[in-house]
Amino acid sequence: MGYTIAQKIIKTHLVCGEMIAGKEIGLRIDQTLTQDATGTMAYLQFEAMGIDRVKTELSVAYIDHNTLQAGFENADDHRYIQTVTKKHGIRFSRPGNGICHQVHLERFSKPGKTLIGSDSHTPTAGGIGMLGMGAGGLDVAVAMGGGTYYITMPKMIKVNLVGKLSDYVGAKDVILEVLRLLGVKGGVGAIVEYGGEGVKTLSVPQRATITNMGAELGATSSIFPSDEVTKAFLKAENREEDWIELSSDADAKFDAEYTVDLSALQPLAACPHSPDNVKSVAELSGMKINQVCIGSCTNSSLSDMLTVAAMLKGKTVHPDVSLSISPGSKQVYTMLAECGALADLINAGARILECACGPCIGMGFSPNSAGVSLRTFNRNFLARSGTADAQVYLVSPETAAASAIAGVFTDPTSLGVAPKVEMPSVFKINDNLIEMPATVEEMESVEVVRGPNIKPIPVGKAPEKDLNCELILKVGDDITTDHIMPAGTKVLPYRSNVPKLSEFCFTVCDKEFPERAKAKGGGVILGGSNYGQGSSREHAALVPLYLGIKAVVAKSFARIHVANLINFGIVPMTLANPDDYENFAEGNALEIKDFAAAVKGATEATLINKTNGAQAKLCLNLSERQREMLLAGGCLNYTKNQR
Ligand code: MIC
Ligand code: SF4
Repeated sequence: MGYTIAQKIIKTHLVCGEMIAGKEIGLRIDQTLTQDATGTMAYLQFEAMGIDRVKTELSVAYIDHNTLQAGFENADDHRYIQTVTKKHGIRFSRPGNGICHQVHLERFSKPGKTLIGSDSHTPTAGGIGMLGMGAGGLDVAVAMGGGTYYITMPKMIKVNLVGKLSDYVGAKDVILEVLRLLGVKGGVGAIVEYGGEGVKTLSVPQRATITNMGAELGATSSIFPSDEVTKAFLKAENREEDWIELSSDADAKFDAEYTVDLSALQPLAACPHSPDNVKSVAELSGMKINQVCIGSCTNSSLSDMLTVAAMLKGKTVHPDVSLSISPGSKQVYTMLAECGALADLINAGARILECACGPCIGMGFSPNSAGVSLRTFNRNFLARSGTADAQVYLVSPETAAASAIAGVFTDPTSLGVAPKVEMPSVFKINDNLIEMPATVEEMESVEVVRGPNIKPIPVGKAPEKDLNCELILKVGDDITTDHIMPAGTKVLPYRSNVPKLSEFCFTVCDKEFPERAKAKGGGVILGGSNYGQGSSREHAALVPLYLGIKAVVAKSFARIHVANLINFGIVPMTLANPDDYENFAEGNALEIKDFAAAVKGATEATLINKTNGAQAKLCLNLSERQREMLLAGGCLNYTKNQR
């Protein structure tokens, strides 16, 4: 039997386990990346492991999320990351160099290699044929130390692309169509591979837009073949030697197949508050809008920016609309400036932001009250923009630009023939903002600078013999890590200060939660399906741990979050019968008899509701390694015990 692209990469990196979907496998990781909002914690954990120098082929630390410095905290964290990476053999991408996924795609990603990043959009690298996966910071720290990265062997989903995109229809519309087809849970436990005749019509940045937003499908990763288009991109980046050809075998087996006809696609938009709430732009056309934001790791490549510049040239942004543009990298920004397109954007009235995540993570540019914001980003979760009642729609750069001029939702295909955008065959390469680490000889003398915002990391405890506690919070389906641990200007500066961060935990759902959890010494959380979807932030596990959460019971979990819960010693369990969810209410007294024994070896446990007498069967779907980790009270204790 033949192999899919992902299976080929997994096979050459397999450290342990069998390549059977649903079974745990261990992978060797070639490259890692971190960003600053998760990086501080990842490097603190790396330091705690006591390893002198990273053992990967390449590790890079990016500064791109926490770039709004409204106090000393972020700047201090940047200094810490800059010095700790210098000491331990990691490259440092300075603030101003761009968004991690865009820069990594340009300068470091390699077809056929493995990459994990402490950011859920690491599968962006799949656009070049690399197996990129998002992970918690602790897993990235372990991989930097040469440790194995564990995942559940994914199923394989194939999306066949046929035809060719029409004028004003973009790669964003392709992934929005896939999201419409599969939904935010549709990729859970799977890798999505793109194939078919349509692939060769898409550039690497277009492919990367598609793999980037595969994170919103809940997929472990998404990947494209590495072909002549990939080779041309690497050549333009002066990295042709990094190219290898990669495609799936003709007889490779997929668990599910879908077809998307690129020629038939129309501009689409994901409506509030979920990336899979997709409608056609034509349906929304005429709706008054207040804000447009263009950028993020999904749509900030040079071709996206040039397209927008060509559409805005000689026009003026509608007086009722505020337009922000954040180029994805210094390379993109410089080339935009040098060809004059930047002037077209500025002249049209765009507010140009630095090349960073910016509004995507609520770092400025929050919409007005109840404002309608069109964003070329990947997530429109409730309150993520920083304005609780904002209505955020996810759209392509083409739809964003057309609507910014008109002041209302506008289908760009109504504008006729699209302007032709010429892409250069060689990109502007200057890695002067990537600092090389100290040599082995110099390492000793590098002093790691720590600011007062860095507070100790909470450490988990072994599970109690019997679990007796309160159902401290009950939430619904599709709870995101943005609900659990919100981001934005007020919260992100405390990513290395868990006690302070805890004041914001779950406040999107329940303002009283942090106080209640503290007063009651924690308890158990009950969630619906796909609990913990979205980002990779391990703070969504670390902070609940700090607040005394011992276990989370849900109908189902998202991949990265469940790994983070286990890493920090919080026991994840699923309801055998999802209907039992109804028999439990906040404040109920709960009991699980022989809890520690269940974590040690049972696949089932019984949750007793002491308030109303109801019972529910719980499943403990854990590997041996995960059980040992939970029994030790989390990964850090487990790793220490193993020495
Ligand atoms: C996001 O897009 O939600 C983030 C911010 O990039 C996160 C990481 C974080 O919370 O720091 C992600 O996607 O993993
Ligand atoms: Fe940054 Fe947004 Fe991409 Fe997350 S999704 S890495 S916040 S640009």
